[in-house]
Amino acid sequence: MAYRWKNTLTAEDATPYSAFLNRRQMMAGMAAGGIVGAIPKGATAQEVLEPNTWEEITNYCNFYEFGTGKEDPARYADALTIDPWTVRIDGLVDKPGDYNFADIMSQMTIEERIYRFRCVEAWSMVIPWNGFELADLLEWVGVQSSARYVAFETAMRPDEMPGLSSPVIDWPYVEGLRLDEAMHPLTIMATGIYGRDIAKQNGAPMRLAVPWKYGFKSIKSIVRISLVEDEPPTAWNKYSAREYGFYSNVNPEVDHPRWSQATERRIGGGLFAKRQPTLMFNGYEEDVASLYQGMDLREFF
Ligand SMILES: Nc1nc2c(c(=O)[nH]1)N[C@H]1C(S)=C(S)[C@@H](COP(=O)(O)O)O[C@H]1N2
Ligand SMILES: [Mo]
Repeated sequence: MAYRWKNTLTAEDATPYSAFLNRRQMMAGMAAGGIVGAIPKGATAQEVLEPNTWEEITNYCNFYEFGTGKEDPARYADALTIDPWTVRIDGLVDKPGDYNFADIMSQMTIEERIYRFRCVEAWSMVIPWNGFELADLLEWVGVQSSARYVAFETAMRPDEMPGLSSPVIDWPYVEGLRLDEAMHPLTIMATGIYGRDIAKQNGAPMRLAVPWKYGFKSIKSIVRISLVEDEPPTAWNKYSAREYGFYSNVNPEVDHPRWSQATERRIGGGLFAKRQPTLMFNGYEEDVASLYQGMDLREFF
């Protein structure tokens, strides 16, 4: 597998924010000077993978526990207490328990991953995550052979989360992956962005990032991870099973019942502001298509 977007870095040498800013300025300068030849012919923003800014990533969010408006999470998530933070890991594991987030971090290797991010609502970003492979965490706690799925749960704190007073979602927000999806090297637990601690509105202290699936699979502020035998219930599927499937792999050929998934609106963008085509598996087809070999992607949407 070719990890063009993957650099193996520790927390200490993660690319500093200033380096990204310099690169952005350099690219803006090239464009202004007409040196577009520096960008490969036919390349889209997706291929260049120029990350969105910290401001874009932290101010345009979906985190319904803090309200359904895109700016609500930035406005209200500050109330979330993230220290201490305990994650219950249970079910079909050798070492079940309540794990302190700091103890988990002390065992994991933090890397930088610049991933495309595609919301089911047809907007997208490119996010420079820092995090660890979920597979490393699962291997550390020991997955038993009868486990077939991983279930995740977000914190539910009525005192800290004003959105919980509206029954939009059947709280707590829950998500799930098939075990092979969870073990895939592209699946990370994100703990940072731009080398900084992940912002609360983006799912501090740890949230999933599964780049080939619609954004809602990437569950935020996780407090429980359970290894289970059966496909677990998921929040948006419970809300509307015909609109939101368990798999929710990005697929430009399978439309949402109420809108097309063929294109997406890149947030920010500037130079590349126009709508762009959505790629199969969000551009990660080469790496993940084999997980779904022989499956009808319209049936298992
Ligand atoms: N707990 C929880 N996780 C969640 C959500 C949510 O409302 N609650 N929204 C999802 C959706 S729809 C998207 S698009 C992404 C948004 O992540 P971002 O705000 O960090 O870009 O988070 C996902 N994870
Ligand atoms: Mo989303």
